[in-house]
Amino acid sequence: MTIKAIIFDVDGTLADTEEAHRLSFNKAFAESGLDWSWDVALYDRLLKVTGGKERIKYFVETCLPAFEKPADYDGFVKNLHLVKTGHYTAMLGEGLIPLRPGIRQLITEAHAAGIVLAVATTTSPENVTALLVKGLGENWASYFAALGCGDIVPLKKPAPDIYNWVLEQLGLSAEDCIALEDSNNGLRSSLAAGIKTYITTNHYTRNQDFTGAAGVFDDLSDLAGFCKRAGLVIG
Ligand code: XBP
Ligand code: MG
Repeated sequence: MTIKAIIFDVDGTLADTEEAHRLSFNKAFAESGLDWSWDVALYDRLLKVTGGKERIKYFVETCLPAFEKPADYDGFVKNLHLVKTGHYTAMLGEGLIPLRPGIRQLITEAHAAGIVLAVATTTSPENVTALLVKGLGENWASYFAALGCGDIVPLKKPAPDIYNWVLEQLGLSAEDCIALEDSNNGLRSSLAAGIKTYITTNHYTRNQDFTGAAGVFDDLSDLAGFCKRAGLVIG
């Protein structure tokens, strides 16, 4: 099978971003006068729910039984998440979050070799822009044929919606593609879309279940080894 496209997850895969997300959630809570604070251990549990707005609601439902929800609860959560996204994009704007090892080289060399590239992520599009304008430069979007982000689909990972949306945009079948993910949620999503998936782990996901993955790597620092395993001819 000749690989025609690589579909990249973002958080935890392109960059180790979840600590910046966690700190941004906490800044938003403080700015909004809420005495909520997510430490690493709690955030590790909350990460089982993808999507920042969904994660906030999961926290309220499972940790704050006495919380009196405002009349417009959805609006409250949406605004809180917008404040968080502002803090997160500001952190990325300082260039604090580098791309993970091998990612920039994989993207640039695969693109040069004519392999189609795409993004399939639960996070918000402005977060992808803020990360990649720093990681790949002002013309970062020119590397990608499709950007599947956040609320563009009704169901977030582990549902396959975002990967199916990207496949439709690319006009390719699942068999033509491989996916690069970091989490069990992400793996279940891409596998449910029928896409062969490779995993790079991080400190939040390294103990998760990656049954069904075509390969599990600490990272892509041995890019040649990954490409050989994945059957990618680049560079
Ligand atoms: C990981 C997520 C996101 C981030 C937070 O996305 O589940 O929700 O944790 O970003 P990915 P938002 O699919 O890239 O691994 O607050 O913008 O959702
Ligand atoms: Mg991820």
